[in-house]
Parts: sequence; structure tokens; C-alpha cells
Amino acid sequence: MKTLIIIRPDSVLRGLVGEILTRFEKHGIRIAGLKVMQLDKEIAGRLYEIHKGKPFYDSLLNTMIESPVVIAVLDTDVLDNQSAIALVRRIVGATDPSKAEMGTIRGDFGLRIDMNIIHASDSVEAAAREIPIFFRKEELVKYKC
Ligand SMILES: Nc1nc2c(ncn2[C@@H]2O[C@H](COP(=O)(O)OP(=O)(O)OP(=O)(O)O)[C@@H](O)[C@H]2O)c(=O)[nH]1
Ligand SMILES: [Mg+2]
Repeated sequence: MKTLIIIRPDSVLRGLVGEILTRFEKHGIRIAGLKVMQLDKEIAGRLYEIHKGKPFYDSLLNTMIESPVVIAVLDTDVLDNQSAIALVRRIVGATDPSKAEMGTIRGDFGLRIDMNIIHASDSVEAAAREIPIFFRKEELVKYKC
């Protein structure tokens, strides 16, 4: 399985990249692709197209483009697609950091719903749509064991 995470601009500026990637690695989840990128409105809009028209849409895009993000494709062969994506979302925690459990990334580091540290694909379909926005196939590695 493969899924996408994006470490948001404010988290990168806070120096949380290593800590966040470590949390996935500790669960045996591997990094299949990794890049630092400055997003623009067009690409951030493609990522969050399902939220177009919502009151927070414009500010969401603005927070995603204010400085560079770190984008990773995460991979594990141990779990089926759905379980793997559910595990990644459990490690990430609830959308609103004030409701996220302590021990999750958002529970431990998040400040507000618009400063919630990280994006993670929420379904197999979302991962399949989101990964190609940021990575070409040949930029992703496969692990043999
Ligand atoms: N200001 C504000 N931002 C929101 C609200 N709901 C969601 N967001 C932001 O929009 C992003 C996408 O929302 P959702 O897709 O519903 O939540 P999510 O799947 O947990 O978050 P992502 O992993 O970023 O997609 C969230 O990460 C928040 O930053 C809201 O009610 N107010
Ligand atoms: Mg979402």
C-alpha cells in the first residue's frame, strides 16, 4: 500500500520533520518517496479540491503555500491498503488538535484546526488520487523485503 502525507509549512518551520517521520518509521512504515516543495495555489487546490466552496478553503490554501512543505509517500507491505491508511490516520490523530488524543501527531504538536501539523490521505481512493499530484511513478521506490 502507499499513502501520502504532507508536513505543513508551519511544522517544517518548527523543525518537526524528523520527529514526524520517526513516528511512522517506528510502526514499520517505510518512506517510498520524499521531497521538499514550495506549493502554489494551483497544486494546493488540486490536493484540497473536495473542500472547494467551504468557508475555510481560501485560508487553507494560503496556509499550505506560505513556505515549503515536506511531502512523503509512505509504504507498508504488512497491512492491506485500508488497514495501512487507517493506521497512518491513527498516528496522525483527529483533525482538530484540541480533540486529538495525546500521543498522536496532532494531539502532541497541533495548536488549532488550521495549524494541525500534517495532511494525510484519508482513504485508498484519496491516496490514489493524491500521490500522482506530487510524484511521478519513477520517483517512488519499491522495497524488496
Ligand atoms: N479553519 C478551519 N479549517 C478546517 C476546518 N475543517 C477542516 N479544516 C482544515 O482543512 C483541512 C482538511 O480538512 P479535512 O480533510 O476535513 O480533515 P483531515 O482529513 O483530518 O485533514 P487533511 O489530512 O489535511 O485532509 C484540515 O487539515 C484543516 O486544516 C474548519 O472547520 N475550520
Ligand atoms: Mg482530509
